[in-house]
Amino acid sequence: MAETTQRVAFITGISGQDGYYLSQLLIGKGYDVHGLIPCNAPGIGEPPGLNLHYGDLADGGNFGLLLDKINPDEVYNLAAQSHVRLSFDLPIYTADVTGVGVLRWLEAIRQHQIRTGRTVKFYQASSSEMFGKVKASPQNEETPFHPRSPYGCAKVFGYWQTINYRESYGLFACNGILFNHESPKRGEGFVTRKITRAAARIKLGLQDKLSLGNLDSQRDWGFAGDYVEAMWRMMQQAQPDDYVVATGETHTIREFLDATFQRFGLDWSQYVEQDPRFLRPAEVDVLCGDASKARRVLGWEPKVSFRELAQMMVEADLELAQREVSR
Ligand code: GDR
Repeated sequence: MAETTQRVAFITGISGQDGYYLSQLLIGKGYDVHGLIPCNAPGIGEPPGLNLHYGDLADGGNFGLLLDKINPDEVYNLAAQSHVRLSFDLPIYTADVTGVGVLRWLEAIRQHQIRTGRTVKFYQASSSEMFGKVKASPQNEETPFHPRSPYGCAKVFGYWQTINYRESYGLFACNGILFNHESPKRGEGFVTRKITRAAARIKLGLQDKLSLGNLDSQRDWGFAGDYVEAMWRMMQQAQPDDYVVATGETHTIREFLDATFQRFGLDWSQYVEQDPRFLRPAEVDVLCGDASKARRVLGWEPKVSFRELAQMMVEADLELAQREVSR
């Protein structure tokens, strides 16, 4: 019988939402999955099937050693300081981790390839925040960038470094330009999860107000579980390239509030208060992606609709809130 070698994946940001879904996907495909965790990361324990290693995008001192030890076929760089509002408070840290962190990986991979003669594919988690003050709608791979935050600027830096390593050294390096993607695993500081968690807790009497910032911005929201499939497909192509991943539908924060609070028969306007602390010095007003290249080349399409996504998140948060009540 022919011997099949197990493919090895290395995921940075494994303790985040996308790290969770991507690692599940790759374990299901038979990969040996390794993950990078920073030393002060919230514990994810040692989930079955995962090998965790300490390392930090702000440092990178051990990336070469990790690559030599793990010998990955595919590296997925999902780690970042990923909160846009917070990036205004921590612009230099964000530039270092979210921007220069990408370069630390690219350079470590380039040197590892020279040392070992192996090929390592690299995926960079680029972001729709790079489009910022949008120049055209919907946004595709040709749309110029105009980032509106330290986070967006750092992502643009990482995007171009990824392309430069591809063009200069022939690295198999891809940018996935992902629009907002959510799930029950979404961090509680992001607007969708903040809303679904609050709606469930308000329904059960655990909370009486929800403080939000700008309710008028519009986002193209998809399901994170669908989006990690697009990441993997990019890495299986014969040639590395860049792809927009989006649903092509945009909705306001108000619409997300409607979709969520309706589940409980509640009128959100009774509970929501605007708090200037959650406003940003510059806002990205509206994003809407055109993923026709990903559909055509990768055969990818989103499966979960806006309503189904809100529903999935609200049901999961209801269960969590019920557990809080019975504690
Ligand atoms: P975003 O996501 O900035 O688009 O970046 P977020 O959910 O934080 O904000 C979306 C929109 O909601 C408005 N908003 C609020 N946002 C937060 N977090 N908290 C609030 O209370 C609130 N009230 C209103 C925001 O102003 C904004 O317009 C996400 C991140 O995951 C990035 O890392 C990723 O690159 C992009 O999506 C694609």
